[in-house]
Order: sequence, then structure tokens, then C-alpha cells
Amino acid sequence: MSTAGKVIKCKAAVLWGPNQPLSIEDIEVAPPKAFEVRIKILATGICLTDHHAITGAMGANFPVILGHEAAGIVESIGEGVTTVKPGDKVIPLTLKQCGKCSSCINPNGNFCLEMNVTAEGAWNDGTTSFTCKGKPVYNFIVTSTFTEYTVSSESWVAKIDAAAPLEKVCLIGCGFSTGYGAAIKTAKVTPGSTCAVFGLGGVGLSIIMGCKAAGASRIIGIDINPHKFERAKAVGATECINPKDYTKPISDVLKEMTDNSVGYTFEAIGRHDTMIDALASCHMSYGTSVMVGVPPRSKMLTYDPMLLFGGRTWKGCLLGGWKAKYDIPKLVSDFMAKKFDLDLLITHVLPFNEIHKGFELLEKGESIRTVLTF
Ligand code: PAD
Ligand code: ZN
Ligand code: ZN
Repeated sequence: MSTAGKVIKCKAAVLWGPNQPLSIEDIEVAPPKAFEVRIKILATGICLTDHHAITGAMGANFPVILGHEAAGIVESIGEGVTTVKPGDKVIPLTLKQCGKCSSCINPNGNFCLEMNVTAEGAWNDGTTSFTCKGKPVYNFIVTSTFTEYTVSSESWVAKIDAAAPLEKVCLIGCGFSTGYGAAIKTAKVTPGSTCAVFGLGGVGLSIIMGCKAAGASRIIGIDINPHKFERAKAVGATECINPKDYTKPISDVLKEMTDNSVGYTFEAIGRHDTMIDALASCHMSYGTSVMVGVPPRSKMLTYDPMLLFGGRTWKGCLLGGWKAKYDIPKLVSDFMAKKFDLDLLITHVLPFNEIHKGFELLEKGESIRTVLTF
């Protein structure tokens, strides 16, 4: 029996407030309105950004359904939707692409200026697509994938290869694309260069994969958890170091190790101190440092401007700099063409109802990516 046009009752992990446990609830998912798409989620990764929203380091309206790194199948579409149809395999996007604003039309921009309209987790008319116990539930970065069904807007959904394995390509929805793009698209790592990656989680390892694909000859991984080193080396790190093993600043350690030749550094943690460490660690004249970790909300950062005065470049990027609606399907095609291996990033696969275990593994530093399947 078709569910199109009807409210769907299903399970979702609802976060009722900051620092509360995720609660698996029965929710109602409204049918898609004009230009909206309702998606049956089949696989979703757990990213540290979801954790930032739980702790309050990243803003969200409550109650909220988190999750933003997923893949699924279109269940039904609203009026006017032309780019996807029921049955299509899709990746919900964390960045929209209006295709018309100054950011979308510039080849280097991917942060669509229309983004702010949905920043509060509700649609333009103030409504939400989810309800639980009679209360509206907000969305998270328009994706909300810790649910059996979600609703997104057409410009936030990318149709992907019908043969793509969803339990793997879900990582292309966030972590993989973010890291890989940070290296090849944002930093534009050059062949033969030396790179240093701070933070060896799913994003950091994807940065390493990007540095390697770009032809870097030396890739140094940095993490305070040495258990992360083995997998970092498996994806391409040539060596790994733990800042806790040194008394001097990590920037000095890297300078000595490389005869002062670190061309590119990346911060994939989300801390101010490591953002400055990463900046100070790239070459003072020609180095580029990319801020990939989400900066803590509402906190100012102070730094010595001399760090930039000699010529360093300091950049940030969202989703690796990719233009989501156009580039995500291409990355899925690249995966299908075996240009990179996502299995290296997936340490755990769990059923959706074990989501708590997935977050525990993340908190304990025991996972790279946990994929939840439905
Ligand atoms: P993760 O928790 O899997 O990895 C973070 C790693 O950092 C862990 O291995 C930690 O041990 C390590 N770490 C923590 N503190 C330190 C420290 N002081 N020094 C060295 N290493 C440390 O996270 P992730 O890979 O899922 O995400 C990493 C960041 O990237 C996080 O801030 C997330 O919010 C951000 C992100 N940004 C985007 C974007 O579009 N810019 C997208 C996705 C994720
Ligand atoms: Zn993410
Ligand atoms: Zn735009």
C-alpha cells in the first residue's frame, strides 16, 4: 500500500535537549509539501558534528532529530519536484545549491547564500515535518537522518548511482567528502608536498586519503589517541605522532621532523588550540592551513597576526568545498569506479536501535565511522 500523501509513523532518535540521551521514539513524518522530498533512510554514519549538537558546541533547536551523513531511497515527492522521483537512491545534503546566488555561480563557492533560511531547523513557513508526542520536532542541517523517514527540500537532495551500496556511500554525505575535498579541492595539495593532519577520526582519515590522491609524498598524522595510528597509516599516513610524547610545541616538532617543509596542515578536531597549532605548523611563508573541524559555538579565537604576516594562508571549508548537489553524485561515481575505498573508514556497522552504542564508541575513541543500518 502506497504511503505517498500520508503521514508516516516510524522510529527516530529524538534529542529533547542538550546533553540528554538520544531517545528512540515513535514519530510522525508529514508528507512532502511542494518542492520537498520524503526519504526512507537506509544507512547513516555518526559524525562528531552530531556529538557537537548534543553537547551544545554546535547550535540546534530542541527537540531535534540529529544525523546528517546518510543515504536512502525517495519514498515520495511534493509538487514541483523534478530532479528526483520515488525509488531513486539519494544522499540528503547538508548544503543546498540554489544555483543562482553569488556563491553558487562562483566556481570556488559552495556555501549557498540561501542557507540561512533553514538555520532554525524549521521550514520557511515555520513548520516542521516531524512531530513526537504532539510536539513539533526540528530538523538538523535539513538532513535529520537518525530516523526511518526524513523530509528534505529538493535542492538539498542528490540523486546517486542506482547501483551504489548505501551502507558505504552514506559516508559521502559528510565525513569522507569533507576530508577528501579539504585536501584536493580546498587546499589543492600539490604532488611531492608534505602534509600534516591534526585529528585522525573519519574526517582526518579522509583528509589523508585526499592528500595521498593528490600525490603528497609525506603525510604526518597527529592525534592524542595512539590507537588511531594504525588505520591512519592504512589509508596513507607515512608517520603518526602524539603531541603528548613531546614537551615542545607540536609546530616545532613538525618543523624539525621535516626540515621546515610542511606545505599543508589540516585541523579535523574542532578545537581552538589545535586550529592555532595547525596554522603555526605550516610553512611560515608558503604554507596553507585548512580549518575543517567545526569551531566551538560563540567563542572568539585570539591568535598572533604574525602567524599570517609572513605569507601563510588560513582557510576553512564546509563539506570539503564541494558544490553538494553537483559534486556528491560525482564522488559516488568515483567510488563506484574504485578511485577510493570507504571500507577503510568503517569500523562498525550496527542496527539503528543500537545508536547509543555507536555514540559510546565515538566518545571512547574506539571507532572511526559507525554506520547504522535500518
Ligand atoms: P572524530 O571524533 O572521529 O575524530 C576526532 C579526532 O581528534 C579523534 O581521533 C581524537 O582523538 C582527536 N583529538 C581530540 N583532541 C585532540 C587534540 N587535542 N589533539 C590531537 N587530536 C585530538 O571526529 P570526526 O572525524 O567525525 O570530525 C572531526 C571534526 O570535523 C569535528 O569537529 C567535526 O564537527 C568536523 C566536521 N566538519 C565538517 C565540515 O564541513 N567542515 C564536516 C564534518 C565534520
Ligand atoms: Zn558530519
Ligand atoms: Zn545559492
